Parts: sequence; structure tokens; C-alpha cells
Amino acid sequence: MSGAIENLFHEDRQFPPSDDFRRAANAREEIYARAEADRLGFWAEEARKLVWRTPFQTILDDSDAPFYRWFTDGTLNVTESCLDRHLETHSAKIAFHWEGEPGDTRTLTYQELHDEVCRFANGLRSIGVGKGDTVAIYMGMVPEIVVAMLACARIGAAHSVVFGGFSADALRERIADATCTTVVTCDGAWRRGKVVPLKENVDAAIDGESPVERVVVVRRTENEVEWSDARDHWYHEVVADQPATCEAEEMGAEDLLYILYTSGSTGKPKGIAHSQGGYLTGVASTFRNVFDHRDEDIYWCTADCGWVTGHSYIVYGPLANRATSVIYEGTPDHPGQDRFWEVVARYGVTILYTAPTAIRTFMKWGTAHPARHDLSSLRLLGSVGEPINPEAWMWYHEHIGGSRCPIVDTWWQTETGAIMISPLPGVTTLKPGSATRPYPGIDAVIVDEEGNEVPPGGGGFLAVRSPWPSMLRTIHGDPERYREVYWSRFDGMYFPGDGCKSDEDGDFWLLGRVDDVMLVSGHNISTTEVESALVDHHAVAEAAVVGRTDPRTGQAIAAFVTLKGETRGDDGLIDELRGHVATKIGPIAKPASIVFTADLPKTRSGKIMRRLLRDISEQRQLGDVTTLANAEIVEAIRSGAASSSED
Ligand code: 7RM
Repeated sequence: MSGAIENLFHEDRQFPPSDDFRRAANAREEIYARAEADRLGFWAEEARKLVWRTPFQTILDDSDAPFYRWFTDGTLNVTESCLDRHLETHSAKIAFHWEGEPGDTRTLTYQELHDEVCRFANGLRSIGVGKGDTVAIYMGMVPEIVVAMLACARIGAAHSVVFGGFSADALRERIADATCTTVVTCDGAWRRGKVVPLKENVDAAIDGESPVERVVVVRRTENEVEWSDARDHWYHEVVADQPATCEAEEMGAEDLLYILYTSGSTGKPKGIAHSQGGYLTGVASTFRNVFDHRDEDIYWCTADCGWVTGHSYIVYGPLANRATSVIYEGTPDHPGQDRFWEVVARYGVTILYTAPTAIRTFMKWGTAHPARHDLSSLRLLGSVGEPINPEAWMWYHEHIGGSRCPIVDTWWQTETGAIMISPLPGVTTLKPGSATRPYPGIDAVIVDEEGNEVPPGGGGFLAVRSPWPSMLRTIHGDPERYREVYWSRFDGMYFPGDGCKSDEDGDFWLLGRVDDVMLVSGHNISTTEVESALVDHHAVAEAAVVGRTDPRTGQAIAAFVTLKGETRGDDGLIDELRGHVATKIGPIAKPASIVFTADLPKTRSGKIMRRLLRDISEQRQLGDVTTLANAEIVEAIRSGAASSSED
């Protein structure tokens, strides 16, 4: 992409914070000025809210940029901030309300969670795992996945969580890259009433040459599993007879806490490396301020621990703040399409954090499902993972939040570790579709191709000018790739790969991945803006657009649209939607073709895979589909695409 991204979509709706929020919120307006005046001092103050064994003297060591190091001379064990420190006054407070997909439930108090983590930490030590090892965790959303992560942290072993929906091959590749000597898994995971055979996948992933010496298996689905006596251990046997206390390993602030793989669009997955002190500082601070967390809240993040959202905002951020969280094991449509709303009502959830892909799916399923349940406990909503289209924001606000809850649209990445751009609910005037402003202490800007800051109202690239504590430290095993991917596009700045524009107030509007930007008759048009114009139409639940080669305009816009409820698409609606985009954002953005489809190709974490839609539009062989969640939809779209209306 060259040249600025067009600014086409205008959204005027505004939602200032209520007086209640303004008065009671954890973070007030002054926090911005404080962080602005002394960025390092601000982060040091946030870091000092954690439990340190040795307090740090150095805040930031930038002598080997871009290999920045934070709080380098401090030592700690993150589990002491997440567990031990809460026990004296809050041992009986519930850490997790867990609900299985079949409907079984468990609760874990802070004392119980601490005890279980200690037992498993001792158990891991007893079978030979220790400081410096890397443990692969390949599990469903059972309480033991959290226990396993924290038990690793307790003994100074790094974890590498691999999403339980990934294949044996994907697991094999990640185990090899991080040289994991241990795998923690389950016999199986429940998904829509069926068993996903996790242990079987592990067996396949470590068959033949493999660094794995031991496998620990949590019993969950009780399906039959193959067993190797020399290698395999039942979790319940490993923890049996272990004491409920465990001396925590003293870690340097910069020691490795975990590796988490992100697939990226091409090439081998990148093992994003996060360290201890800076990471916990970032997630603890943002959890407290962005979600305005208070002791009486019931918080539910619907992510899976296989993604960074689960690491930062199910495990480390909430536990460091002594939160009570809900974990739900299964899918939102089992047994009915109202399962989420049943869960919100049952536990009295006050803060709900979910993804635009889920919200747009709920829009498709209709308002009757949430309307049947009492959602009045909710006080704050959050969104993460993709840009949230203004109409999806409004739907979430009205039908889930009862028009009373602020929505925090949080932009961040696996690489950033913690939320980077987001409203603060007691301070920020919300605008549907805007993540608003950088978190205090985050030096994010919008720049042009030369790296010069773009004036308000312009579009360009998102960049971060200064390091921040929860940033990735490297790509595991490939420091050169780290430098190349993130630090070479703009001199001295971190480049996340997202397009962004600002408005007259200086608020940020994320425009999607820069690789997806379309070039139509010399104009750089963001996919997000055209998609939001389509979703603005009352019949549309979800839309994806891509640029397809066109002899006249360079690229032409090809749209793929999912309709709400029972609505059927026809030529009349195609004309109407093209007209709608033209009036909403201008004729230049009018899709040349529109295909109606029951679903869009998505990654396993729910992000639209535009690359596949480009392949379909160009009638090419499909590229890499290993991270595709819903393979069947591609053929359906392919046959549909042939019969779509063209300009
Ligand atoms: C947390 C997470 C990161 C990419 C990022 C963006 C996109 C995430 C938002 C968003 C617009 C948001 N980590 N993204 N949040 N785009 N608004 N609020 O998703 O590593 O899996 O993905 O996701 O493109 O670069 S991730």
C-alpha cells in the first residue's frame, strides 16, 4: 500500500460517560496527564502495585533497542501477585465460577485455586519439570487449564498454550519450535455435545521424533485413550498426595513467562515471547482501569485460553486484581442460541468481554434470544479481536447492554500483551466503531508512509513510538525476524500492521490490516469502512470485502454478505446494498459484486480470513487453510460466487 488510506465513513453518534461512572470509576481524567508528564514514572507506579521479591531500581533498559527490558533488576513470581497476596483477607472469595458445556459446574475460591496450583506445581516438579523448561498446554476450557498455566509460572517453567481446536500437525510444529519436553492435555473436550479427542491428537503430534518426554492428562470427557506407561501420567494421580503449598521460584522480571504462537498471514507461526514483570504490570493495570474492575464485579471474558485474550484477561489480569470470573467451556449455541444470556443471568455477570464475530453472530440469530433473559446485572461491555462495525456496536449497546452500559472497544495484539487503545469508561465519550484513545503510558500515533504523524482527520498506519512494559520481547528463536517484522517499517517505532485514522477530536478508528487495504482507481480504501457501510443496512449482519483485479480500476470491490435471521438475498437487495454503500460513504466504495453467504471464512479465533475470499474472487487455488475454522463455507461461497451479480 502506498498513499494515505481514505477517510470515508463518518459516524456522529456519541455517548459520554454517565455521572455514576464518572464519579465512581477507578480511572479519572487526571490519569492521562499524569502518564503524559512522566511515562516511565507512571509505569513504575503501576508495577509497584504488584508483589516483588526484590524491588526494581531500573524502570527501562533501552541500551539494546528494540530488545527493550523493563524492571530488569527486580525479581518476583507472578503467582504471588495472582494468588498468595489475596489469601490473608480474601481466601474465600470466588476466583472462578466454571460451567461445563453439558451443564456441570464448579467453583474455585482463591484458597482452592492457590492450593490446586501448588499441588500441580509440586506434581510437575515430581515428574521432572522445572525452571527453564517449556510446557505445551493443549486443553479445553476446564479449570485445570488455568491451573496448568499458573503451576508452570509457579515453578519457573514457561508455558506455550496451543488452542485445543488446532490439529495434531499444528501442535507438532509448535512443540518442536519451542522444544517442549512436557505436554499437559485432556482426554477430550466437549464441543456441541461431541468429544474432541485431544489426547489422540497429542499422541499423533509426538509420534516419531519429538522433544516430548512426558504427557499429563486431565480426565474430562472419559473417552478411551491410548496409554504409554513410560510417558503418560493422569493429572489426578500427579496431584494426589501433593501438599497444598509450594515454594515459588524467584524469577527475574525479564525471564520468559510464556510463548504464544500467532499464525500471521504467511510463513511459519511466530512464537511471541512475553516476560514476567512488565507483562503482569500491563495486564493488571489495564484490567483495573479499562474494565473499571471493583471487588463485587462478576466478570466474564468469553475467549479461550488458547488466545492471548485468555492469557491476559482470563488468567493474569483478573487474578492480579482479585476478580471473580466466569468461565464457560462450550460454544454459544449449545444447547440453544441463548446459552450466553443464560450464563449472564445465572451468575449475575456485571462485565462482559467478547468479540465482534460473536456479536455479529448474535445479530444474525435475532434479538429474541437475549430478550428472554434478565441481563440487568450487566454494567460494562467490552469488545476485542476485530474492528467493531458501528451497527454491531449499537446492537450490542441496545440488546445486550440495555442502552445503559458503556462499551470499551479494546485494540491490542498478541504482541502487545495488553490493551493499547481503548476508552476508559469513566472518562471517555464513546463513539460506535472507535477504540478512541491510547491507554495512559502508551505512545501510539498514526503515521504516513514516511513515518510522519498524520494530522487529525487523516488515515495511515498505526505505530507506537515508545516501548511499553507488556510488549513482546522477541520472536522465540528468531530475534532477526522480530526486528524485521515489527521494527523495520518505521525508524525507531513499533509497527503493528494495522491501518488507522483519527477524527477531529483525535480519536482513533482502526481500519483493519494494511495487507487487506484495497486500491481502487488510485484510492486506498479500507475493508473496515466498506464493511461497516454494508452492516449499516438493516438486513445485513456481517460483511467482508476484498479487492479483486480489475482491468479498469486496478482493483474492484468484491463483497460477501451474511443477512440477519431468515432474510433472503436477491438481485433487488444487491442493488439496494450497492446504493446504500454509495450514499453512506461514496460511489468510489460501491462493491462491484455482492455474494450472499450463510457464513464467512474465519480463523479459529473468529477473525474474517479475507485472503481466502481474495483467492475465491480471483478464481485462484486457495492458499494455506490450516488455520481456517469453517472449511465447508469456502466451497459454498465458491459455487455462489460464480452466479453473483456483476457490474
Ligand atoms: C487481542 C487480539 C491482533 C489483531 C490486531 C487487529 C485486530 C484486535 C481490535 C482489532 C480493531 C479492535 N490479538 N484487532 N482488536 N482491530 N479493533 N478492538 O485480537 O493477535 O489475535 O490479533 O486483531 O488487526 O492487529 S491478536
